[in-house]
Amino acid sequence: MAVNLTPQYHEAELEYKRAQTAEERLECLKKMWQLVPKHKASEKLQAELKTKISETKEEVESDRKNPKKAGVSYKIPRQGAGQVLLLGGPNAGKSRLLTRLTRATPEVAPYPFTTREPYAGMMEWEDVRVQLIDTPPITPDYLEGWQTSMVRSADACVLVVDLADDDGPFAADAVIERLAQVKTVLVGQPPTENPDPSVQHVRTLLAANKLDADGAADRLDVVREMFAERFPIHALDVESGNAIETLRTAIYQFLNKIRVYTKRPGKPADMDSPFTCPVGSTVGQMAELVHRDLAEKLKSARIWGQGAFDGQTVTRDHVLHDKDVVELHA
Ligand SMILES: Nc1nc2c(ncn2[C@@H]2O[C@H](COP(=O)(O)OP(=O)(O)OP(=O)(O)O)[C@@H](O)[C@H]2O)c(=O)[nH]1
Ligand SMILES: [Mg+2]
Repeated sequence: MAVNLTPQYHEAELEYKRAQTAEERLECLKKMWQLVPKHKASEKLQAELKTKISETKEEVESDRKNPKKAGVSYKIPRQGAGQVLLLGGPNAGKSRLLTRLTRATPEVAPYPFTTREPYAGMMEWEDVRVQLIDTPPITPDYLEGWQTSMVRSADACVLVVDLADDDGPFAADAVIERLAQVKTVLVGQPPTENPDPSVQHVRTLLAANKLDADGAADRLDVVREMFAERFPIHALDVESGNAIETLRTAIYQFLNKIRVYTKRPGKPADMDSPFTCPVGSTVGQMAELVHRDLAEKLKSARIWGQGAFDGQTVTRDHVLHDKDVVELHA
């Protein structure tokens, strides 16, 4: 018998996976518990939730009693159309990439382990902005708890591969392996079904960097052989900026978002700051981004753009397209 979970349950589950602290996870689990249908078919799920709630409660308690044990923790609030992490082995060019795509100025140096803390910047793409976060390198021996949490809660990752070093492709593979050990799986396209809810799939594209280096073309062949089936691959040379704009576009497009502009009745549309929503979003879901109250009171909307004739009145279930202009009527 199917459990028939509601969209609200799935939403709470998504929030759970994105939670960065035990306390946040506990809040989400409680919400999931309220939302799970209480019948025979869901008994197994109910039992799993109960176990997780009690384990997480213990975790919250022990963090409270031993605040030092929790170690450093970084939490960077999401901004813009999405949060994208720059990951990779040591010296791959992650920090240099951040300086190229944003106005941020993290330290760039010709030796490994330069970056020790996350560093955020905003990447502009047309009229939207994406949050990029530079992170310390991940190796078989070096991965901190906060890094894992950040990867799990990111909207996407860019795995930077060093084409100037024979070891570059293998260092990237080590990053993938190390994260997989903590149930964090980097993939080009997440599977539609996930039988183990403790495993988090994170959409990732590969940036094969330092294409200008001697022997880079041969190493790029190795990278393609090792990873082309799993990830989209973008080869570039961050130092000179070669192919950097292609990567900028690829990062935004990888988020699978559409832009929607709002307008008030009788006024021109606000074409400066679009809302960004997942592809396939409806008018109702977009209204949630504007204001929860508005979403609840929404009666209809008028749309200008693709998928409707200009000014057409539609219901909350109407599916939006990129660059639609929407007038919400409560
Ligand atoms: N030749 C060449 N060198 C590059 C390129 N991109 C970055 N570098 C150099 O590679 C070195 C490492 O760059 P970083 O950006 O500090 O590397 P990182 O991945 O942040 O390194 P960690 O923080 O130590 O993990 C620096 O000396 C950069 O100038 C490139 O496209 N070509
Ligand atoms: Mg760095």
